[in-house]
Amino acid sequence: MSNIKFYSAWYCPFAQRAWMGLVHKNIDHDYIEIDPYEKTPEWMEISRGTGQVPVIIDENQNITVPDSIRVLEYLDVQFPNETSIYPATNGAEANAKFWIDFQGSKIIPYLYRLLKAEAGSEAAENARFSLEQGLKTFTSNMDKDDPYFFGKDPGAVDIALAPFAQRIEILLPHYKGYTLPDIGPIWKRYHQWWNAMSAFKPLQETSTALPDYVERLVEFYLPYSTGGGQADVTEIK
Ligand SMILES: N[C@@H](CCC(=O)N[C@@H](CS)C(=O)NCC(=O)O)C(=O)O
Repeated sequence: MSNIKFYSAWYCPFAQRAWMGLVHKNIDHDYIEIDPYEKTPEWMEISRGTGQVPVIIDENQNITVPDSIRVLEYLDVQFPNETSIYPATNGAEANAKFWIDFQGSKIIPYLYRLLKAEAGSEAAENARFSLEQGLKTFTSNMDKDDPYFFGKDPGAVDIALAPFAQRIEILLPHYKGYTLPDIGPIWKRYHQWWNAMSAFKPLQETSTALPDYVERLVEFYLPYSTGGGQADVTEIK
């Protein structure tokens, strides 16, 4: 039993961000699998009315933290002796937070829009264009030499995008016959980043190292691929 309770759903990329943070920082925790769509009074209370995973409860501090990014921030502040995931100076930290917000407004909604749109439709074409634009802007701002966003060490910006980048790799070819471009320096840099991320243990341990993960994920997203699934993920934050 640990003092950190982590409420998660195995398929959820937002929960995976928080889970990667726990694994990367080597923080002992109890993983609690929950169906966030089942809005029991207990779950609504635990999730502070959001009804969404992830949530962590730190029983030592008597603090509940919902939301993937708030969890990553909380872990970095409460466990400063473990590997930091945010830059130490305030200015650089604000920059990191900007690039995490950027994912929510310029990348993630378009991944879901493309997944949900009918292949070849105008909606699919618009989503593809915007997804590629978002990824290109993000990638142009990466460190020029070393693999991760800020250089040699993976941090919150990398962790926040990784579960979504993984879904781009797994779901879009399967359901839409779409793969990201690979020609030109920006796309080469993106693929250098993704190669480093896909070898990153916390990503593997929260996904592809789990039994039948890829098959289960593909099956889970079937309703999305025909326009169903969670609606709000297509909204621009
Ligand atoms: N902004 C939230 C989004 C979390 C989220 O959308 N979680 C989904 C599962 S992937 C969920 O719990 N959905 C249940 C619902 O919205 O009712 C975060 O970053 O943590």
